[in-house]
Amino acid sequence: MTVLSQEELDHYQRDGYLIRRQQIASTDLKRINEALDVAEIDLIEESQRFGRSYTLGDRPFMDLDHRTLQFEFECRETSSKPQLRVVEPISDYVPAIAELVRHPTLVAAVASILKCDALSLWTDKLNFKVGYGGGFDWHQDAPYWMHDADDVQNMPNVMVALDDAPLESGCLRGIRGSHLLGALPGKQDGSALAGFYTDPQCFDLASAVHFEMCAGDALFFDPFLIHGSDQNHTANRRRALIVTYQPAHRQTLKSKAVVNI
Ligand SMILES: O=C(O)CCC(=O)C(=O)O
Repeated sequence: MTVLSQEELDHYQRDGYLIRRQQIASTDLKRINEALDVAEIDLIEESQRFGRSYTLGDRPFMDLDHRTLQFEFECRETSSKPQLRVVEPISDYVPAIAELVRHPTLVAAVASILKCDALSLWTDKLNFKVGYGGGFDWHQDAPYWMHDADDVQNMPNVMVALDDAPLESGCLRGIRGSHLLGALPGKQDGSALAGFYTDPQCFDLASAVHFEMCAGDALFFDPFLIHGSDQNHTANRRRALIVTYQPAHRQTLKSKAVVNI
């Protein structure tokens, strides 16, 4: 198991993120991506039969039991079929993802960030980012979770690139050091979802960093890091799994099961 070096930990604590290259073997990635192709079809079919649909702002969502599915809303002209944007959680639906969440290299790195021996899962989501799929406005994750958890500062994220994510695909981007600002207020521009996004007056875009990644790379980032992404300007999808861990024996966000890792 690879534990983070002091230099890596210092980087994470100073900047709010750390990229480690080539953490997942290409044979594992192939297996995971094949399983996801099947799951994608099954989830769309199940959502059409059993899902409870609703919109937030003008954005289409579905709940399937404890699972939330978001659909693409900005690139419908490229496909007449519904296209998944985000599924949360995904690890209790796709066994290959459940295995990935337990990957020793990821777990050891997060355990050293949290300085604890044992972890549990808080949540995980699959961002599909289809070709020409929409972006994510700047936001912090921690404020979303504060109503459901009282230790949000101890919930580091790991984003695992399942496809290559070059700049033009709308790779994730973050504001370096913004995790040190704590929970920031939401936007107040009168739009329906304004409160979900960080007030642009609270941070400096000059500190933005683009996290270009290759499939198999892992980005560790703080729950208070301001992050988001641009639209995907390519025809290629760039799927990524974001897993959020916490110290052991705590409930997950959605199903409330305790999933010790
Ligand atoms: O994958 C992306 O483009 C952004 C994802 C993101 O910011 C999130 O899921 O919190």
